Amino acid sequence: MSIEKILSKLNNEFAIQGRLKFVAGSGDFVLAKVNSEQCQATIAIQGAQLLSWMPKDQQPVIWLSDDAKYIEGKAIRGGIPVCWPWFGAYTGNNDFPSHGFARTSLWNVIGTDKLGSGEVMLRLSLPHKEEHRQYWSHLTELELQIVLGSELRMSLITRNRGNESITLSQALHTYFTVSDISKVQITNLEQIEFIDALDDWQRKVEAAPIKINAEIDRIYQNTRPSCVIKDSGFQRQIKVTTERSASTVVWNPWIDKSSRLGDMGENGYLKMVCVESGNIAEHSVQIGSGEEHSLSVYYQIEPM
Ligand code: TA6
Repeated sequence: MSIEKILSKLNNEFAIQGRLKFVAGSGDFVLAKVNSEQCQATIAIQGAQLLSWMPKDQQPVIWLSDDAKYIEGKAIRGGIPVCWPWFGAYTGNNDFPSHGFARTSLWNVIGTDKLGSGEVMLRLSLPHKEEHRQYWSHLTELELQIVLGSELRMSLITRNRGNESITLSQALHTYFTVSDISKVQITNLEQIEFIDALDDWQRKVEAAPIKINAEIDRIYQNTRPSCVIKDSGFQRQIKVTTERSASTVVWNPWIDKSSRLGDMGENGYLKMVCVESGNIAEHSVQIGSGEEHSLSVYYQIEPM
């Protein structure tokens, strides 16, 4: 089906007059564009990946690389990639895609709504597809619910439609925009054990709030329900609150890894930090036959 036909079908069924429409972006990627009195946002249908979110009178909250590539089946650098049904490299097969296949697959829009509060809700689903069987033979449905306003709420819901219990790891791999990484502190992860992916997966604890002046790649485990990204440059803090998430990843590639990645843009690492909420390693989730699991995050912007 042509991009024009796809957009016309989506707009007929799901557009919200004056708030939400579907357009073609770079590489003819289908994008949902939200423009309301509360915020502006962009969501790519590939991966159900939120690419931008800017509440009214705020600096952008979600970071997207200037060098992001829009190639079908390839991950877009930035936004909020959905890592599912595994986080990171797949143990046991290096040919399997890093962070799973959800973020590079085409999702279906299954619902849109203007809520009473003026927020815009989108519901997207990744149905079970034959092409995924090589990676994941289980009968599962994945739904992402996104509620956009002056705050952002996302729920990643896995429904086990198969006859056996499944185990998966997952994360909402959120790239946050910061004024300058040197002006950032991340609090409420102090004294929590983390896996240091840069030091042979050793488990460590740090007493002080996180400051970043080099590559960092930590998986905090058994986390508290919220942490805070304090940005003195923007004079704001971003409160990250989660439900049914036991792992928080803090990542910045810094200089060398950025050049290896090749799509972080000129000095992109100075303007972003990833704080990712999920269920990783020993906190992978087990979902019984006919059961479901919902991982939720909630982002609020507060003055500092
Ligand atoms: O978020 C932490 C991490 O697992 C890092 O190790 C780094 O690989 C990052 O994700 C980005 O992964 P990607 O596959 O998107 O390049």
